[in-house]
Amino acid sequence: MTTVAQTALRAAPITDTSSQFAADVIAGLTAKPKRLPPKYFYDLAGSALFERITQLPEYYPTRCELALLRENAPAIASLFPPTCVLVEFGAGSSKKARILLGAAATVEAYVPVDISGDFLQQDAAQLRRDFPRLAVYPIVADFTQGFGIPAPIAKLPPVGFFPGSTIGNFEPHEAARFLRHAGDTLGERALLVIGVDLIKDPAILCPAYNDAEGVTAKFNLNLLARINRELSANFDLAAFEHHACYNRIHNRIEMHLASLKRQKVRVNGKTIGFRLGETIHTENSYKYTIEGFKALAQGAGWSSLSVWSDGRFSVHAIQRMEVR
Ligand code: AVI
Repeated sequence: MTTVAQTALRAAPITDTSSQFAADVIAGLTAKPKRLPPKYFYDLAGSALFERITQLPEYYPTRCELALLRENAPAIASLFPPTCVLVEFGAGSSKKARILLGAAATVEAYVPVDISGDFLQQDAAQLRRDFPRLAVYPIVADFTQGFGIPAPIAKLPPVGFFPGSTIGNFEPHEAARFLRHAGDTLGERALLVIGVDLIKDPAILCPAYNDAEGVTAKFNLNLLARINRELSANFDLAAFEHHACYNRIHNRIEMHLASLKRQKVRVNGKTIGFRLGETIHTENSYKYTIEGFKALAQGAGWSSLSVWSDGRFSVHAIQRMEVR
């Protein structure tokens, strides 16, 4: 008999990412004020730079979340239904999922969903070696656009996993829309384990996005390098500077790329003008209170089951409410 894991091993990677990159870049650079979607940070170079960010002394979220997951893995796993499938939104490396997979023997399949196929494929191969009984179905997709659970495991109850406070990179209305879509994908009464960074002293927040080594600056500037590589643009990286600051009104870190001079740049056959000091807004990273996130989730059809926090970061277990 063919096991679910064997079927998954033979399955070709599922690719349904369409290239919106050029259209989104031109739309963003011709908007006022200029902006670029943060999801495009994560090409191979950007993903590697993000991995370095997660190891920086100033960048506390990854360390805090890993510690929360490790300390509370048995409690989190105890909420999982028997023989379930773990669906990770925006997986990147599976480091955090591995903690849950190690604690929850009842997980039969793992579906990492990520826009960057390179990391996903490498990681899936390693996971299959480390968890031989686990079926691994990587899906290369923009998880905000919706995707289907692969047919051989579609009947298993799913548990969603969305770590890293990536929800903070959405505008609050987009975060609510994501939660509603995730609920539709996972189904009624499904569980979602989600990491959410907390509002705190800017003296802790700001250095996390302005590290002394300049890795976050490289990560931000890589967006321009990627546009040069993929859209035959001619951004001079030395003519732009990384800016990151905390906006107390909106409870968010804002990242920008500021033009150090008046200049014109060619992008995909179009000329884009920049004033001295004009910025491209590249990312928002929203921070929440525990109650504020619970209220956002509730408005999107999820009720709170449990929260684990160290005061800096929080991990929520939420359950999709029944739709009447
Ligand atoms: C992926 N995301 C949650 C990170 C954050 O903290 O908003 C992205 C990041 N940007 C700069 N540093 C890290």
